[in-house]
Amino acid sequence: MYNHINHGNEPSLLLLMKNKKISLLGAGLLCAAALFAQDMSLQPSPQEFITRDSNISLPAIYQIDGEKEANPHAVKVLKDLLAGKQSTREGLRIYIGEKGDKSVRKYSRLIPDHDEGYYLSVNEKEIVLAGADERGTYYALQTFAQLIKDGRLPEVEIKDYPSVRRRGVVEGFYGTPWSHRARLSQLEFYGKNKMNTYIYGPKDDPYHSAPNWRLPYPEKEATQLQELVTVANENEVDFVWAIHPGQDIKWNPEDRNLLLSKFEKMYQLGVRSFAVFFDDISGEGTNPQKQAELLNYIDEHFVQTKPDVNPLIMCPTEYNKSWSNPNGNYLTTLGEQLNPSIQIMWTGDRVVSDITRDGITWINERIKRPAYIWWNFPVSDYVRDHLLLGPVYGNDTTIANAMSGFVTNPMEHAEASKIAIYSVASYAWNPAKYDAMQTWKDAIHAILPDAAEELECFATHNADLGVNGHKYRREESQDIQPVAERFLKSYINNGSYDKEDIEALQKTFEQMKESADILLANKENKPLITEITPWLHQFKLLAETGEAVLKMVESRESGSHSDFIRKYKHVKALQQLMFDVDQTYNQNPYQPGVKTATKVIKPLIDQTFATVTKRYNQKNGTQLDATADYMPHRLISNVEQIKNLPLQVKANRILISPANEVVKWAAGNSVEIELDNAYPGESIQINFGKDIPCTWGHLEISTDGKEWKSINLKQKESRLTADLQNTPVKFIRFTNVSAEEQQVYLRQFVLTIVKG
Ligand code: LOG
Repeated sequence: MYNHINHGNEPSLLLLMKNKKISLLGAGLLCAAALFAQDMSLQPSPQEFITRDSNISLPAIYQIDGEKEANPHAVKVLKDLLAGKQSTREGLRIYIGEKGDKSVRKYSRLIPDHDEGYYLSVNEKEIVLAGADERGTYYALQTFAQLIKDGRLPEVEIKDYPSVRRRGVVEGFYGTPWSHRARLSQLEFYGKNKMNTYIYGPKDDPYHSAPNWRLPYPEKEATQLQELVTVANENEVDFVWAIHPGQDIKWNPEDRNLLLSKFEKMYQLGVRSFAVFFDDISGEGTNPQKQAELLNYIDEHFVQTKPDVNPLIMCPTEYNKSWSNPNGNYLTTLGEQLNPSIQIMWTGDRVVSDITRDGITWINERIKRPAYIWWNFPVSDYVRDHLLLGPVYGNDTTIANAMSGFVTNPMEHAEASKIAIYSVASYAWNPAKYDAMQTWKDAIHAILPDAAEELECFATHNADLGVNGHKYRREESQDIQPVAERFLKSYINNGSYDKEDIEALQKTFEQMKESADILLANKENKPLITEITPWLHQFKLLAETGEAVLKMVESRESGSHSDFIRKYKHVKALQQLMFDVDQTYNQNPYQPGVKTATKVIKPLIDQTFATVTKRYNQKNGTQLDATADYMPHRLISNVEQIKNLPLQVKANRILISPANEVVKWAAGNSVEIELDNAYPGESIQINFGKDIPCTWGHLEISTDGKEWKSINLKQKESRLTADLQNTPVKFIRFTNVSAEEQQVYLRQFVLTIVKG
């Protein structure tokens, strides 16, 4: 870093900032430091950033040069930011416009020769906001807005442009599509963070996908889409409307025309960018030859015939390396046959994976163009009980020119997704200067300035996905992880621990609890708080459990039985409350429930609880229950392969988690579920995976475990069903009453109780 304080002599008065933060050194720099009191860096980080060690106040009187010719959206932002009075004769001169405009002609050679680039300078004589094109000017204004702090502006000179041409979001997840309001707020957010693309493709919008892709939107939806396009334009975002026709498309002129006329309808609503998705389909629609023919046809008969429509984007069926057939020619067919202007999307080596140089080289060779990255983070449609709020890291920072675009697929929680979206905006604009942790902190600050510290605490513990089919995992609770590990190891092995470690853990739980309360009470960003509320409740309960468990550990040390038992009871109650939250909120049919801090904090608490309780039992001859995951119902069985299977509760259904292997069920043995109370029963469904009549088993229910009532089962193929007709039930039992061992599958074993 240089620190030449030299007023007067133009070139050497500039301080070249190696670090993107404005962190100036020396005596005269206090006010500059104060400008950035919140420690906010410029995001995305500019490509070239030079600053003087001085600042000016926002002008009380100013003159604008170029207002008429400049991008009106940029001019609007400028006027909204300036509180002073505009004059035609006096005051600070502000030059605004695009390369070629008279107003910025003097600065022409300073404007970067890149799409969407800009030159920005602030000094005591003038302010220059000069774009390489209209969007460039708009982005100059977004940087300008970030520079203003408490009515003052640092003297700077910035030359900036994006490294990746298209940057943004693909609303491409399964689950509840974002609300109209959420989308409006997103578009504004993208503009502010220099993202230029929003691809509309929610899997669960019936008019996007099969079979209704052929139908026009109903009036209300059409009007809303029209409004989204308008707002996207105001924020310099390309609204890309995507269609997902592959599951039932017929390769005939009729369907082709239906698709074109749907695009035409969308064009009439204002849409000027289009995409066709062929992901997650099977059958005829996957034919690459036919896909290419259709797309080229659309390109030639629609895109090219309208001067104002952007290049077409497509998502292939083999959209990641692990799914691409090594012996097939799907990708190379697309590469060879698709018109060169058509962009091809790609999620990386797997459905969910970070983008590497090798990976992008591999795909680019096949598709003969730079891939358009569809990054599947922070999308959570396969881990819906988790929130993914951690930093964005893992993508190669040196491959910007190997990609034509980079868009993130977010969570169905629109506001909460902004943490990752903000980070992707910074990554894609300037990967070389991207700092994952700093950007994550800045993102949180931008989204919730009043409670940034608390949101950071919550986010740091809600980052990982848990075990999942895509095998994608994230760091979580990094700061406390080494402490947790050390504490647990020492405590499990020798019953001892470092005092400092337990104090650090206590402090963490205290902060978690406070953060949950502070966020729950927050009114600054209500949509965000609404989205995360179930997780906040769960987070607070978990923190309280952690505190109580540590008290159990400590009271065992000090030998206080009554304290120990009191804390034990409290933990049991908290476990039940967490169970209730998990059963009450976010009851989607896929991964229902509310999971929080599952990577470090929850296992730490659970294992400590189990250890301390077992130790206590051993010492005192007691039989306190040491299981940590609360489950009110019990599975009792002498069938070896069944007795350890977990029970699951899903709304009004209690089920034994299915097993894959063959179960050997000895004569006389039984499987029993004991509920915590008697409930009116609705039905029982069992599937042993065998079509032959099930003559070997006997089903019974009971309310007290003494008197049992036989229940008839009806069989259809391998499915056995009993209608309970509201009969109260606390126990159900299925027994092998034959004289032989039975070999069956446990495909399904579900008791459904009457709702309410
Ligand atoms: C879908 C996407 C989904 C995502 C994550 C693509 C191209 N398609 O496995 O809609 O949100 O993975 O579950 C996908 O990623 N299918």
